[in-house]
Amino acid sequence: MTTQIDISEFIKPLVQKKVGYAALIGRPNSGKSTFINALIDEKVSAVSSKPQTTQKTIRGIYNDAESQIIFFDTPGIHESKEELNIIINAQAAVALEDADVIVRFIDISRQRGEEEEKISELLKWIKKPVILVYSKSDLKHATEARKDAISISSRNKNGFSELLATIKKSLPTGPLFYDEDYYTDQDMETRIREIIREKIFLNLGEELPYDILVDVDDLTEENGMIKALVMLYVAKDSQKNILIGKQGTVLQNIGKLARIELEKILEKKVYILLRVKTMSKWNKNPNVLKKYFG
Ligand SMILES: Nc1nc2c(ncn2[C@@H]2O[C@H](COP(=O)(O)OP(=O)(O)OP(=O)(O)O)[C@@H](O)[C@H]2O)c(=O)[nH]1
Ligand SMILES: [Mg+2]
Repeated sequence: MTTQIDISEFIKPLVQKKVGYAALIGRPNSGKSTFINALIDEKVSAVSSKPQTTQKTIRGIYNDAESQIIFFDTPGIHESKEELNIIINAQAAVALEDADVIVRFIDISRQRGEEEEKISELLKWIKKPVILVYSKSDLKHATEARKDAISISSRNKNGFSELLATIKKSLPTGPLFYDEDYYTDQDMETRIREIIREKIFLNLGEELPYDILVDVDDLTEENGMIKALVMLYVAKDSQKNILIGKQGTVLQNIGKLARIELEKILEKKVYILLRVKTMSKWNKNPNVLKKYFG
């Protein structure tokens, strides 16, 4: 009698590819999160037209025949002395330390802002290869195109293969860090929080989204259904009514859009209960900031 041996299990540790970390950095709104989502073809990171949508570094994992690239989608670097923003900038700086290669996004659809100076300053201290990317090339014909930059458009997926090939040149060869089925290392709680944050950004005016802290208080899974009790903390009482909206319409809409998207992502039924509460000046409270962003 012959015994069948599955040799793939033995070969797995020997698979060697270009494997490593690439940190995306750029001013807020330059299209970093949109790029990750478009490249991986999954919603990994929240996107909105407002700056500083990303608050914590998110990992998106890209696999192909010759490489595994773990992208750090960092929060946009910007000028501000607010406590929360300082922490957000620090998140991006830490990701740079961990990366093999840095991909710097410059949004060619806008005038260069002061933030670019700040980013250049930060990168001076980090002795790592930096790839310059001009993002949103569909919006403005690459008038600014230079030889040292790669133009990309996440809207029509242009420039991706050139960018990937350039990143791979800076990566070491080695065994895979993640199973190839994974496209993110975020747990379910984080994914729920991020999608709800995105819907908050989409549904509310300019300032308020930054004052809302999303916290998944309770998460259970029963008979294939995910149930999440999610607290939305506002920084002052007067913000409660705006978030809830007339007869609860704004809050309901946020919950509904988040549920629809999460059901698609998680391929399960999802039930979300949103509760609104005031946590006075949470965004200035060092303990709260440490707990949620530390
Ligand atoms: N036309 C066009 N719009 C884009 C492209 N990439 C991103 N955008 C838009 O730019 C806005 C900001 O995109 P994000 O991906 O959230 O930008 P970000 O750099 O992650 O921003 P922060 O998280 O705030 O740092 C959104 O409205 C996107 O739809 C692109 O290639 N073309
Ligand atoms: Mg982002």
